[in-house]
Amino acid sequence: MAKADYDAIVVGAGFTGLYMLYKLRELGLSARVIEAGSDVGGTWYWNRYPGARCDIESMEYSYSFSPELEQEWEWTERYASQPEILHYLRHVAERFDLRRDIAFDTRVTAACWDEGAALWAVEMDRGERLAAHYCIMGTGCLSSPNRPDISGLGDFAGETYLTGLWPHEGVDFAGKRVAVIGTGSSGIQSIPVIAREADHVTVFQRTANFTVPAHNRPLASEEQAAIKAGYRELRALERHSPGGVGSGPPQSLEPILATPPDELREDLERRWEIGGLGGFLNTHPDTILSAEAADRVAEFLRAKIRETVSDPDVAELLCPASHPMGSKRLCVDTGFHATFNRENVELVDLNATPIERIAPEGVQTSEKLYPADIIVLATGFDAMTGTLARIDIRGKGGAALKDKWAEGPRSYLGLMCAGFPNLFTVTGPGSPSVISNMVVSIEQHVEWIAGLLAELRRCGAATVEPLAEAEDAWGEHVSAVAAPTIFMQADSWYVGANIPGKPRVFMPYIGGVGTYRAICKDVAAKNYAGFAVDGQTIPPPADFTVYLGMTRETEAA
Ligand code: NA7
Repeated sequence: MAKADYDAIVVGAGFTGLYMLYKLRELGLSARVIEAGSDVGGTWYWNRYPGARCDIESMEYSYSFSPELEQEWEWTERYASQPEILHYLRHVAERFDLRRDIAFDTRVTAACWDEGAALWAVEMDRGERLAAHYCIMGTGCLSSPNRPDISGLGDFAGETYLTGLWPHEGVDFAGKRVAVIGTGSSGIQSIPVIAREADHVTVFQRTANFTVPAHNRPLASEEQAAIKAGYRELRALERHSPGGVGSGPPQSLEPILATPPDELREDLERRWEIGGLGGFLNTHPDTILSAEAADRVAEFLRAKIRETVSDPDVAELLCPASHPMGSKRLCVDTGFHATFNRENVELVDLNATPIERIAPEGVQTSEKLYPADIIVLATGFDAMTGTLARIDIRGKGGAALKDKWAEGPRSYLGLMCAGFPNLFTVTGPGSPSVISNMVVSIEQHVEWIAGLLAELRRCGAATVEPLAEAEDAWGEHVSAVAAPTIFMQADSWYVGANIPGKPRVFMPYIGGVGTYRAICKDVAAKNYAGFAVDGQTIPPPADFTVYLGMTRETEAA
């Protein structure tokens, strides 16, 4: 009979893997973290493109589990840059002595459930095989970069880089003609920086995106000290908020459509001055429910573009018009639109003149050839499911997770899947994940999983698995909450529209971080309702909608 090498295998050493390892050790469980990169950091290890920066404020995009860590770490800017976040995660790895349980430069290729032994057999690209009671996926939501299938890409004579797989030694743009394909967050962050270094930049835009200013600035130590003094309350606000963020302008109680235009403009101007996502997402009760309401905000943002960009034709092309504001990830920028006033930057509208192919000397559209020395593919990710689909994950009876998810991901609470005992997907599809402050959602999942593992140990149970009926009920709830929102009206990566052939399903849970937390807590309190523990089943909650809009106060009651 196979024996366990470890209690748990954790895949990935980003924010999830590091904290999961810490919690497993706290429970007295043995664990091995397997990481494809050469260091910790996850998304912050790979996404090193120029200008890469978090769009959640640094004081909130950080762990809360250790008050000592919280107090001793000093962030230098309002929004942390990629190098600073990587530095932070390296510090966390050292401070808690985590590295000794992490295998670097090793990619998990397969994980197979051995039903007889109740173990996961995990295979790695180096030929190693390990068995463990639990397999915990900390593989991230945006970790499989999308290399677009553009004809001739392999024939390009210059250099080609993906923003999500940026070379560690950096790229020298000086004197170069650069073609950037893609204007999502990664393009919007990198284009202004590349434009300052390169000889010429051609931006190939398929969809214009909404962006709000970061107003990034150094964090004064007094300001930081004041936030630290109130950290416990701020963290509590994050955990019970819609998006996992505790600061920023409050939501207005009046719907946008009932707000007089002058008042709305003043309100939006105030939010613009503050900057950041928090001021523009979920600002009013109707923003995510009404395309008409979202369009009032969109018109404000389009007016800002027209004010900034001096060439009116270019400004018009940069004005998003194809999707409601907020239905694709809102971007947070530093000087993106103003960059198009530079002499060395030009915009190509791919809707008018699509790319026909990449020629050895540059990008050939239906209109002309744009010569380039470097192509930057800022073309996004196979989000949320891509990385899990690339691992051959097999549960009971050898069934593949990829097949189970062929029509879209199905899970209970975004945490576990029926037919895949003892397998956990941290920030998996069906949980708030990418629609929230990821660190808050990661901590909540890691702590919930740790609570469940402690319970299994306490009662001597070997396996836990969601019931198919619980998975169905959760899937229906996730879809029902998303159905009336503007999120369904955009071809976004939230619905898999950026990857040809991917089923169109809204993957994250939009019911809110606080609501979701209350549900998970209640499920646990009801002896893990909706799960089978060693075959003993407890039915799932009858109605998930009762949790919607739950606040800290109502939850406690
Ligand atoms: P995104 O937001 O998915 O953006 C990718 C961009 O690349 C987007 O503008 C796409 O246009 C464009 N794209 C993708 N494929 C092509 C092809 N084949 N031709 C032309 N243009 C293409 O990824 P990011 O990395 O910028 O950001 C991901 C998240 O990271 C972000 O939301 C933050 O949460 C952090 P499209 O919109 O599909 O028309």
